[in-house]
Amino acid sequence: MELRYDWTREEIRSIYNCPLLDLVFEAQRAHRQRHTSSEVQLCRLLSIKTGGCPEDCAYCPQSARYDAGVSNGALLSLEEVRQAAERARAEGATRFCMGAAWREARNGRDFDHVLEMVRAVASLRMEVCCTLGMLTDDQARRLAEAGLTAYNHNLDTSPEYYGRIITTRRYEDRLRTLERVRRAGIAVCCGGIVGLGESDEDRVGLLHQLARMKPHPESVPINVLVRVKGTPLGEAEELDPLALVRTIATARLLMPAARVRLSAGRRSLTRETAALCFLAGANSIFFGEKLLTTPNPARDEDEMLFHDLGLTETNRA
Ligand code: SAM
Ligand code: DTB
Ligand code: SF4
Repeated sequence: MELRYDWTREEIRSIYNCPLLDLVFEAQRAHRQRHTSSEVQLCRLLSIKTGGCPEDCAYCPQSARYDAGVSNGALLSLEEVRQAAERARAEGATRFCMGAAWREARNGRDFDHVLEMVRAVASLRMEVCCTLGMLTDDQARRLAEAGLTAYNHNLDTSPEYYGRIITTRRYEDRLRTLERVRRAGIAVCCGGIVGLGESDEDRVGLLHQLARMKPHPESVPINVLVRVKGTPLGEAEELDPLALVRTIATARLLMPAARVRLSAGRRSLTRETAALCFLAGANSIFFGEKLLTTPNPARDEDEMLFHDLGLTETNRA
């Protein structure tokens, strides 16, 4: 199938609402045209600056506005990051992602430090990704020069629902940073969260935004809300796991060349749901006991899952 960038919302809605088994079947077919169906990329996540964020994202335990039991940390040292990256590499990661609880990156010592971290990880021949909030053109250029592979900046949900989740910035702010990342020649990692109380139409709306980007994001993380006590969404209603499967399958059909990452929230999924997500075209995960601040499945659990499903980890290029 050709890559398309002119999807209408109606087209996407009708794909998303297909009979589930047809949808998953078509997604798997699209997946096999461009990817090795048994291969899943292993990524490692590290919080390099935790907590105290001025934004009000209703799902996030790192916002300073909520009491979610996350304590503020200083920016990690270069040595701490290097060690974590070396460990991740030894454990099989081919991508290392560093997250900071910032509204935006600010020029100065901390940013210079992050550039050093990017250089250090890049020298280990892993893909290196950062998520630091909003960027200027100049910051994006400097990150690219330091060897950054990808920048993660999520749209999270549909434009209509966004204001119910975040009030301290606008959808357009996100889009502007994504354009700057693209202009700097950095791969775009952009996706969202399901389980925020959004509707099917909101999930369709998010996918529409992503699928109309030209080029498509190289990687599309689909997070399941990790409900954290103390955040406004701490008691959100549990999502029907099949809505996650539909979201992943539709993402795979709309953006067949992208890596679709089954990101946060795997601890709340059964093995069977995870299997359906891989069948629907997910081909990347975060592995290791911790995401940024919340727990992730243990390594031996994931190893057993891979073994039982016949999945293998993507080798280093
Ligand atoms: N502060 C930067 C930003 O917001 O772009 C970077 C870090 S932020 C923690 C990265 C992403 O993590 C968010 O865009 C959101 O999609 C995801 N995230 C945060 N808290 C989450 C939660 N409780 N459950 C699922 N995903 C979450
Ligand atoms: C993404 O889409 N998911 C990751 C990564 N990008 C930075 C973050 C998940 C965070 C989950 C909540 C936590 O552990 O704090
Ligand atoms: Fe801050 Fe990012 Fe959390 Fe929003 S998602 S509160 S911007 S760390």
